[in-house]
Amino acid sequence: MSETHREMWEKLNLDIEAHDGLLEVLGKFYGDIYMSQDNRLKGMEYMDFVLSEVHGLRIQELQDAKAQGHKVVGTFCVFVPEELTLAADAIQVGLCAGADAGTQEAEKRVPRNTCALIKSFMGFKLARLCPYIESSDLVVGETTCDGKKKAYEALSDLLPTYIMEVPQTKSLAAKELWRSEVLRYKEELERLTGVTITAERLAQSIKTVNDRRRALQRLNALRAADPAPISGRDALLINQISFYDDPVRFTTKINELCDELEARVAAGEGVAPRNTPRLLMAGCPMAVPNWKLPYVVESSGAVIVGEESCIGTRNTRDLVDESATTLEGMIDALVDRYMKIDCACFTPNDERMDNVAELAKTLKADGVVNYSLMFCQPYAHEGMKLGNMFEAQGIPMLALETDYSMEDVEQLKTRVEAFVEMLG
Ligand code: BJ8
Repeated sequence: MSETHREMWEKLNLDIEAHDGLLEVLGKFYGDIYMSQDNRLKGMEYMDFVLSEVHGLRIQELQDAKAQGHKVVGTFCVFVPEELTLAADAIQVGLCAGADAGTQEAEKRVPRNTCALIKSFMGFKLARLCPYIESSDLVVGETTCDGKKKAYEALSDLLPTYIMEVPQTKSLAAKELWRSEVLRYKEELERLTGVTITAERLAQSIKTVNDRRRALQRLNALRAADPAPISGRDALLINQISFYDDPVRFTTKINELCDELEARVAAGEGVAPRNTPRLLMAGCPMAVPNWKLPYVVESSGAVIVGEESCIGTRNTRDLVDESATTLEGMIDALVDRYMKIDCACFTPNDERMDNVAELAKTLKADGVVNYSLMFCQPYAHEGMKLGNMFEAQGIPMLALETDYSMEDVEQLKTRVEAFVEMLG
């Protein structure tokens, strides 16, 4: 890593020694999991580059943008409307973290029996390892699960934190509450940036974010082909990078990659032989660099054909209606689109069952792996419902619960291999 990056990290007050250690482990992990794959698409070279510079060049870009007066907004949930953030001339980045870091420190602020994702973002902040959180002018939390809600209280002692109230039901009153929250966030952004969000600005940013969703939808649709044209690991990486990269540049790159994928599908080529067992992953989001389970699955003779999670189709399935011409109409369109998110924090959440079933069918999945992080109540509950639904439909499902440690890799492998063998 260049000296310039080191200077930048020092200015961001990162713990340089611990950060060096993290990058070294990450590089090795990435090499083992990603660079060992056969038949990768040429378009993945861009993703390899972005990942290799995720704490380098991209952070430099954020610093340059800040120097030009732009603000950086860090988020933990797909409920935060990026369209508004962009319309206020700010940059939005995802802050969820997918690796054990600073756990001891984190456990002084949140209970030990908290999910790994929450402990990880607390740990990254406390151990001074995340240049994204250190670059953020505002961190936006949200009232989704109890663990996150309470963790944001602890986080607000360390950072300027703003909380959006996400309703827990889809009633009319809930929708009204969400509308008022969207408007409150708009005002907060205008205060932060000094930019007034106009209809023209919002129309443009709705298009930008929709274009990225359209590109990712295109990618997902191509994964219905047999043989699978892209590995689940690579598709997950693409979804993870979508939370960090510049949206316009990223969309262009994904569309180029999709051109390559289309040619591959037309030629009947893939990353695994035809009839390799095809699995849909469903459940908790897998934040970067959480690649453990996809690696275990794809080194057990199966291929992953879809990710039903917020770092996957839940974030890309629905577009914002682009037909509105007034600011009010656009806000309504945003409210409608975001209220379609089928996060397990909602009750009831029957539409998620239908959406997962539909996805499994479209992607021609032979089986489903339900992934929940330990101590995540919402997804563990819904995992049981999914299990019953798929049993009734005759689609095998394997329910796995894990965290970010490597201790259970062998145990997971044994269970996944038995499942894949049964499918085969
Ligand atoms: S919209 S899924 S990004 S809340 S794994 S922290 S639920 S205990 S991440 Fe999420 Fe928004 Fe919903 Fe999506 Fe809590 Fe579970 Fe941990 Fe979770």
